[in-house]
Amino acid sequence: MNFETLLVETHDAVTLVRLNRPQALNALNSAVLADLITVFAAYETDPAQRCLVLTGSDKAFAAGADIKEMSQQSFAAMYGGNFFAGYDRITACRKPWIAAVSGFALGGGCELAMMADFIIASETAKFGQPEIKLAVMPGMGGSQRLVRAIGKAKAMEMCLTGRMMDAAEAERAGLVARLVPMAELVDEALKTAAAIAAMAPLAAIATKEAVDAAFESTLTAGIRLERRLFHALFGSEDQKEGMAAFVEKRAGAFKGQ
Ligand code: CO8
Repeated sequence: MNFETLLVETHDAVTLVRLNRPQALNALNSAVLADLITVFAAYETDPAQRCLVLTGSDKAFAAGADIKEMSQQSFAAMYGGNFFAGYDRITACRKPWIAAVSGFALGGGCELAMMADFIIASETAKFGQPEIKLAVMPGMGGSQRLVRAIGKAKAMEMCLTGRMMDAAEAERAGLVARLVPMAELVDEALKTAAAIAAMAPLAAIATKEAVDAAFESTLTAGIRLERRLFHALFGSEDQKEGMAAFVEKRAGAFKGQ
């Protein structure tokens, strides 16, 4: 697949997507969104692809939504056109994906990274929600996902001051799953994605659904969902294979059935 704003490769069962607008530090415009929707739809419908890594450049994962594209927009165009609502199509992806972040992840860039199932970051990563400096505010989920990731105090401070959080602070605060040296970021993310891709695909989808439900439901409802999904996996061939492989002391070979 060829895209105007993305570079896409496959590494066995892992799709690697690089944001590719270096002239604008990977700022997210409508073309990026259209390309991301296409690539995520292709990923979701391809049973051979079992995990996806989204990354940027060494200097920037993404420096935010494209300010030049937005600057002259009216209320009617933004609200009436439901600007950037297409990102809901990315968050609706049921299969696992990882954001691999180096450099700036600001505004919509931070918000896009937080849409991932988890973030692996390099030691140079810088996260922030600087929209308030432009007289606006987070608009792609930052005011909600950042609070859930790092708690109200830090999230509110970041959104009201627009200050950046460095990689070490982001890891301490729980925004980032793991920090790695910049030169190893993509390889480490691909290795992690390959490990996930080797798992039973139905178990991966069910696990993601259950963990995500922790943000949306009560403890009782979440535990009930978890138990139902756990029971349901006993209807899969892969569950028989996974448990047989353990008993026979070999690696399981999973088919997604
Ligand atoms: N949009 C458009 N262009 C950008 C953006 C951006 N967000 N960020 C950087 N660029 C461009 C610059 O304009 C510059 O282009 P040019 O060379 O043509 O002038 C090029 O990228 C390189 O940038 P700098 O020269 O500024 O590079 P520096 O290394 O000096 O600074 C920074 C890097 C600190 C990252 C700086 O570029 C910066 O502050 N960028 C803006 C960060 C920002 O404010 N992001 C938030 C944007 S608003 C947003 O994300 C809203 C999301 C919600 C949308 C929801 C809709 C419903």
